Amino acid sequence: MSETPPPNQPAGYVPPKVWTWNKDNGGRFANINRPIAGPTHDKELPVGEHPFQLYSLGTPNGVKVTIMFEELLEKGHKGAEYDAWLINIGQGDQFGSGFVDVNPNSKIPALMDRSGPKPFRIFESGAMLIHLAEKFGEFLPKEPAKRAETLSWLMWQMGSAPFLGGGFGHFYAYAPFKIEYAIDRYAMEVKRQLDVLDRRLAESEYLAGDEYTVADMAVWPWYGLLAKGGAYEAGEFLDVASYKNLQRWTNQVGQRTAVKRGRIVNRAGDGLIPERHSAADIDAALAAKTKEPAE
Ligand SMILES: N[C@@H](CCC(=O)N[C@@H](CS)C(=O)NCC(=O)O)C(=O)O
Repeated sequence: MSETPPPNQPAGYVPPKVWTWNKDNGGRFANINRPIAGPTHDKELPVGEHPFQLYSLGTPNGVKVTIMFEELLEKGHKGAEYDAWLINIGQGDQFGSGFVDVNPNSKIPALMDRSGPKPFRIFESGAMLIHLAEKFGEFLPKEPAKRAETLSWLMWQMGSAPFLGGGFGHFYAYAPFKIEYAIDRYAMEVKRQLDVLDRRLAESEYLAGDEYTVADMAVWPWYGLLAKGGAYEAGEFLDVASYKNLQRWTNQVGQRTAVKRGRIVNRAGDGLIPERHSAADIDAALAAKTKEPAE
């Protein structure tokens, strides 16, 4: 291996024999990232009145699940009522003892199913989508080929998004300095992923076929956001407008009532709601937004 760094690369880093934790590495998340798991402090989680208790934040991984709840409620499944509690990952809420009991991986979203006699936990957003789909018999086709296609795209999302967020997004937007090699590597991979979606959506209305499924719910918050230039301010850099079929699908899914409702939950700001405890919370936020005078 050459010791000379190529042009435009930071020079001089030689990994030590054994890695040690530099707590102040200058990255955007240096204050919350740790090389160890487990809780940092004791803190119980609140429990509301509904069968599902969601502990989350309105990032793309969190939004997948609130969209699913809203879709189920829209279909009339009263058993899908949920309380959505805000977990502020910037302040380390994910390391509280109660949260770690629900998700030992200390990441949002985390879900408790309290609908039966014995409450149980579900962590990983993909697992939540499958659990809810199976429980309510919706958005996951039963016919084997369609089910396999749906699960394949759902797992594609779970495996691919870390390259978008942890890889591209981190090095393009959050690293303390720009590293050409890292940005090149992950931009190439994300462009490839965008092309995978674009080609699929050229032949199919939704990801798994002609039906809207949990696969669309998982992919839209990440790749729909990216397609609209809303992720890492990278729309122009990645030329997202050129993925025409992805744009068509992004707009189509974004028009769904449940998507409009789910995407405002566990977020702070105008027209957004930090917590959701009833449909009225979302109704009020959406009504306030439509009343805003046009600029
Ligand atoms: N594979 C997980 C990823 C969850 C995840 O990465 N959550 C992020 C926010 S989008 C988080 O909680 N980060 C806090 C941390 O890493 O400490 C899922 O889909 O549920």
